[in-house]
Amino acid sequence: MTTPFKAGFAAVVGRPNVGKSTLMNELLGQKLSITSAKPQTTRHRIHGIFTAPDHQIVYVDTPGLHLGGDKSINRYMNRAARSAFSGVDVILFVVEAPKFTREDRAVAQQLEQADVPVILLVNKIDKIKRKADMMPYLQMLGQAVKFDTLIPVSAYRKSGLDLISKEVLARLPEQPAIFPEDYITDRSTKFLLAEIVREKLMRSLGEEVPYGATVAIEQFEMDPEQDRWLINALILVEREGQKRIVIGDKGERIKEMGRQARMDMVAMLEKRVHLELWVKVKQNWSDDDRALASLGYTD
Ligand code: GDP
Ligand code: K
Ligand code: MG
Repeated sequence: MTTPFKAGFAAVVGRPNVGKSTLMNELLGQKLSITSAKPQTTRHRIHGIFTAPDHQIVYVDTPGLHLGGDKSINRYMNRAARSAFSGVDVILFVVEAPKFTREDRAVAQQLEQADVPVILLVNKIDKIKRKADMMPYLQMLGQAVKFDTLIPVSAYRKSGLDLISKEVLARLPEQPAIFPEDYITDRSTKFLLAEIVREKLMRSLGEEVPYGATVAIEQFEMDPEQDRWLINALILVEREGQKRIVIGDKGERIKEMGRQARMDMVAMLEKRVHLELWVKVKQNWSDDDRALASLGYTD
């Protein structure tokens, strides 16, 4: 007898910076969602689709649910995160060892109303050096969070990943695949290209600038003579000063970001890429609903 096919959605939720996107990329075995040491790197909901002969898991990566921040973009991100709570089959609630913050507690409280099973993923256990510190931490989580199963994991060490997919699979309904088997995401290539550039901004800039920056792909075309992709990316910032910082001394910073972004694009498109980066000031894009929508921030 053949095993029946299972398919469904697994939302990855939690506060910013616990490693949600890193974990999703590791579970998929490929990089779809951008990551950095800064909170609010992930701004949009994005599906990462994993298809096997007998199942399909659609991971839904989300912006971290965060407290505070009253701009349009903060509201947009919290909406995107919250919308993942409904219409899914299982919720992966991610926290990072050895912490449990006020924001973690706020997410835990929201999840108490969830009508699907919650799997608590305790990520970054590589940070716990002494084994004896683990037990009291897990016990505290047991008191503070209502969950079905708890799995300690480390995205860095790739430990616990098999167990995650096994526990997710056990909770998925029997049904045919939701997406065609060669789909890896619900997002367009253009979206992924813009995100690659934004990742380099998040990673290379100081505290303030990246939150005032976004990226739009102006050109994405094949150059048949050279057999390569021509890509123009426009970096939008909110102030003249930010533009200077993004460009850097003698253009050094933007050149380095372009170099790194191009490498990721080559890996993704499996072809040569000619990338040009431009920077433009567009005031208040992050607190202007219409500007946000025109930049692709639509729910
Ligand atoms: P998100 O905001 O929850 O999506 O978090 P990210 O995936 O962007 O990761 C936030 C930071 O945590 C990045 O600097 C990651 O490299 C780091 N990180 C992710 N997983 C691990 C892990 O297992 N161990 C450690 N030590 N760091 C991790
Ligand atoms: K992050
Ligand atoms: Mg993320």
